[in-house]
Amino acid sequence: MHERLVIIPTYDEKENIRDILEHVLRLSPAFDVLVVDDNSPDGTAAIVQGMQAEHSGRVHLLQRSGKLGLGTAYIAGFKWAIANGYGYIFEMDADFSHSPDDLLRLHAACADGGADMSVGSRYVKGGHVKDWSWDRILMSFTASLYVRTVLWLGVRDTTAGFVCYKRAVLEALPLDEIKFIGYAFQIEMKYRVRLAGFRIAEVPITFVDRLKGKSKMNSSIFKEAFIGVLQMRARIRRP
Ligand SMILES: Nc1nc2c(ncn2[C@@H]2O[C@H](COP(=O)(O)OP(=O)(O)O)[C@@H](O)[C@H]2O)c(=O)[nH]1
Ligand SMILES: [Mg+2]
Repeated sequence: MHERLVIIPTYDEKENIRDILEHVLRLSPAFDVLVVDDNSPDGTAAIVQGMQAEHSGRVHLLQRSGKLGLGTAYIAGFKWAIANGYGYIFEMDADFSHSPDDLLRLHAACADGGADMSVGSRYVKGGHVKDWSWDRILMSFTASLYVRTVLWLGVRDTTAGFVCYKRAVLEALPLDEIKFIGYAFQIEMKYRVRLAGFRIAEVPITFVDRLKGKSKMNSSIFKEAFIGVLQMRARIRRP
């Protein structure tokens, strides 16, 4: 077992999962991986099981009964990571929008740079978005601006899903109270970490639109985020 665990939630990622796992497993220092699969109809989990035999003890799999959403997949992954003693716990997508090489910089920001949580950010100096249409960039940037205005997060890329947490951060949060499933989940995590008094650093990254497979985001996830931000502001208090 290693000190670092990358949690990758998957739903129908058979075109990406082998390549992304192989890339992560090649990194030095070493990262273990936990895939949280929601019974993907395309058989993603079977590919992961095949790789478990090749990479003994470094590839883990949590299988859930059906598509229960990104947020609760991460919560299940966080609990598993804590129970299994990991010190640095990462969130990353399966679709290569996040470059696995950037895990090293996210780790360094926490391990050497004094942050408790580091966020791979598109909207700080040096950050970029590649291959998204201008209207998707505008929507994402406007959403981040809206969230910053309502919540005063002090984070520019509020919906980012490429993150490193120190173990102590996840131990301090009431994980069972976090129930959002889409972008609202990413926002709520940053809001709670901030309110709990931890230090958040943004690390510039280049985010690349997925080449293979399909996005699972939809309008109900945007609605959840829009209303969810107002609910968070009303409900969540400093612990
Ligand atoms: N376990 C699980 N993973 C999901 C779910 N929805 C999306 N994902 C995964 O979450 C990551 C981000 O989703 P994606 O569709 O790429 O979202 P987008 O980048 O915002 O378009 C990918 O690795 C997906 O396979 C879900 O309901 N359950
Ligand atoms: Mg994606």
